[in-house]
Amino acid sequence: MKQTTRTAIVKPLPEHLFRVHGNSAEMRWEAMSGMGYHTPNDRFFVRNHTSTPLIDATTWSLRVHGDGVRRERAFGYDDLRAMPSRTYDLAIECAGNGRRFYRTQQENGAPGTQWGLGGIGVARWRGVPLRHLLKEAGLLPEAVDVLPTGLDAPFEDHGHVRRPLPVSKAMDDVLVAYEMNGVPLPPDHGFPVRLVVPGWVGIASIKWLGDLEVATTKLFTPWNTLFYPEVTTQPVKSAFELPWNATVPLPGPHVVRGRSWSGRGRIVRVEVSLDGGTTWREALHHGAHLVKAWLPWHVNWAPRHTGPHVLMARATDETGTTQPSVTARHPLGYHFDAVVRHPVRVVSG
Ligand SMILES: Nc1nc2c(c(=O)[nH]1)N[C@H]1C(S)=C(S)[C@@H](COP(=O)(O)O)O[C@H]1N2
Ligand SMILES: [Mo]
Repeated sequence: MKQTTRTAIVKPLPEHLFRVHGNSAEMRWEAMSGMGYHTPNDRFFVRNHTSTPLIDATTWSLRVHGDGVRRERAFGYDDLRAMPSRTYDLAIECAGNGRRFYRTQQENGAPGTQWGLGGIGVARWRGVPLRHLLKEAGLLPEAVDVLPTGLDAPFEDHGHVRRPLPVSKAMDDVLVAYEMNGVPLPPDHGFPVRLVVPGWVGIASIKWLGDLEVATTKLFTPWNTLFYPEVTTQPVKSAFELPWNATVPLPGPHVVRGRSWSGRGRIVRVEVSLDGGTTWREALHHGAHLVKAWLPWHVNWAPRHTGPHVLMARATDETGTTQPSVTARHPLGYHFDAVVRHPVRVVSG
């Protein structure tokens, strides 16, 4: 019998917008060129442990239960949509974003998906604060952890994708989102609802949410012991809105654009080098300066000679942390925050 090909991702993945890695797809950064503040849904990266499930919202419900709440509750899709909503511009970024550069730039590579810098996107998310649902279920003062579980197929022999969150974060700024950039969540991004956990590793933002257990003890799953131990807040990073090995014609001047972000807070400064790190200048930026999203910036560039050039961007966030030139080896390849050397080729115009 011939096997039918099943794709793990529902939306189209055109070659000019995505680089596919198994069940996941990374955005090509040139796909942000000419875009506004948000990453359009058609080019937002997808990170799936297995496959995108197709869920019927009319029969779906979200169970909130456990010894950390006074009463078990179940909320349907319409129940959630009828509650007071909040709208936030927030980034979701995979902990492994940039993993490839441990190998290509530092010779201390790590196994796993070899993401470039396209495992990030910023969307306008609308939904209900998780705090509201926990209060509705009668959150007890003894509650410690909240465990969201996804409805996608179990991953290997580890069960459904699930990762505990401390109650303090759950009660602070976590959103139970049902809308992404003004439309219902697309299937690949968690329809009917997902968590959006500002500033934290992408795995915290559980998609296809089906269950929330509230416990009075610390909880452990493979996703906070084996796969993403000790990673919470995302570090500061930058990317150019250019193809890898972009061709840049003489004489210019060109506007070179990029974005910087940090899970720890606002970006306060971005410096750019157009000569492989010999000289640096401050990038110009204006407009949105959001805490848990990103900062778009640009520099003007009139290259003077043809041939290979290396572009670099180095951001500083409000905690005073600047991107280093080298990142310490990480056994799982998470949190690559060093300045990335972006190759371009200047050609005669
Ligand atoms: N249920 C479920 N939630 C999940 C995942 C998953 O495979 N299953 N992947 C996580 C990871 S590792 C990341 S980086 C983000 C990616 O979100 P996106 O696919 O909408 O970009 O979703 C997270 N939530
Ligand atoms: Mo991830």
